Amino acid sequence: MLLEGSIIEKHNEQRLRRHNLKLASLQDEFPETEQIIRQIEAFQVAIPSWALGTGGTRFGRFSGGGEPRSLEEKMEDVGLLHQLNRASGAISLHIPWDVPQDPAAIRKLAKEYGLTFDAVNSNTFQDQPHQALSYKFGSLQHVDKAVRKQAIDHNIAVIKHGVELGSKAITVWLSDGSCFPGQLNFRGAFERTLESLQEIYQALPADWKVFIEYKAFEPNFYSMTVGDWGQSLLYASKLGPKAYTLVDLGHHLPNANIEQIVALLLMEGKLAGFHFNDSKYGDDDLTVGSINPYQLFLIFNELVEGMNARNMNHAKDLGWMIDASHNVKDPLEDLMQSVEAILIAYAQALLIDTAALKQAQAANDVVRCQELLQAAYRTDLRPLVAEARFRKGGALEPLELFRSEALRNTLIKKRGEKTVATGL
Ligand code: LRH
Ligand code: MN
Ligand code: MN
Repeated sequence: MLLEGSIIEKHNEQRLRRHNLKLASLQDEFPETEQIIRQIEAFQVAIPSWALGTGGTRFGRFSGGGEPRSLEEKMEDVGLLHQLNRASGAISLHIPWDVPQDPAAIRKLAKEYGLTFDAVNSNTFQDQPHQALSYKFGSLQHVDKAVRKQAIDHNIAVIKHGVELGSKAITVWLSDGSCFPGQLNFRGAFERTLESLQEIYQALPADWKVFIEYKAFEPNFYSMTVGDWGQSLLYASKLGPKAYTLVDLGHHLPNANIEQIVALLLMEGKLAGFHFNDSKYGDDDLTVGSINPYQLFLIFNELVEGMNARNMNHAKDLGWMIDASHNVKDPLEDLMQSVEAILIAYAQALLIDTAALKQAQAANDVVRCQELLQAAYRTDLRPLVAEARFRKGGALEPLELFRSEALRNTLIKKRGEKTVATGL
């Protein structure tokens, strides 16, 4: 449902004077604004196909209406997001929720919307209707070789779907683990999982990567076979150079120092990228930056510092993905907020006076270190993010435009009130 360009132009015209005033004030204060704007312009965040409908909880689900009913409609939603913010130019698919029936047509559609395909995700945490064997007691770790083979074959099939669409990575998240002490031999589970992953690794095309996503708990509540970054890194190291550790912000135990994890994975050249979200209690999958934006900023501080130290391309060398769902918000509005929060945190991290911070660290001047970080964090850089968007043809205020044009109503009219998106 791409918008007519004139709608965005008109929206921008009405806001340009105020925007320019705010921008000028930042330009006046910080000589590095131009550089930051250019880096934001280059930054893209992939949208998960499963976040475009209302996620619900196990207690219920309340559709907001107009949800995408097919892969094509999910792409239409992401195309619209990208048109508004110019920073959502990629979609991450989950198989079998999003099996592309006609890959050539899907590729053509993606081109029309200006989208690329980010990492593809496999799913061995649910049983599918016509599946021969159950994953109730795990998939790649399963004690029965036949179940492991079924899960391996599924992952290889997902890679094939990804190849047809131009993806370059597969994300493997396993719900494997155990719910009670004694249920599982930990070493046996690890070894079987590694063996299974090795078979999947063998099927990777030369220019592909495999991302191993860890999670501390849920749906298994006693042990998870890929439960933390240590286990994920162990698998990734044993697998080889195409294997990396994926950090989903919601997959840690409370108060984990995620920024430190990120710094060390980056140092080891084993950081795959992110599933961004926010949480207060567990894997809440809340809007990025809605609970703890300071943590997000501290993560970006480590990213910018570490990527610069390794001469990495900020926009291209890691996988930037959102993994947030929503029970009460409009999914598209929620995603706009998430992308915005990521770009703000990135911009603020770019503003940190790194030379001064290094000096203060060397002098053990703890107070100055904090002042330097928080000086950047407390600067309102939203005008820089808006400027980057504006220069790329996006809307100065995407959320406001989405509402003033009543775009959800348009989607409801087109797709219906009682829609259920495939996926979570
Ligand atoms: C697991 C997870 C993983 C899945 C997605 C649906 O909690 O974060 O990334 O693929 O949710
Ligand atoms: Mn995730
Ligand atoms: Mn999760």
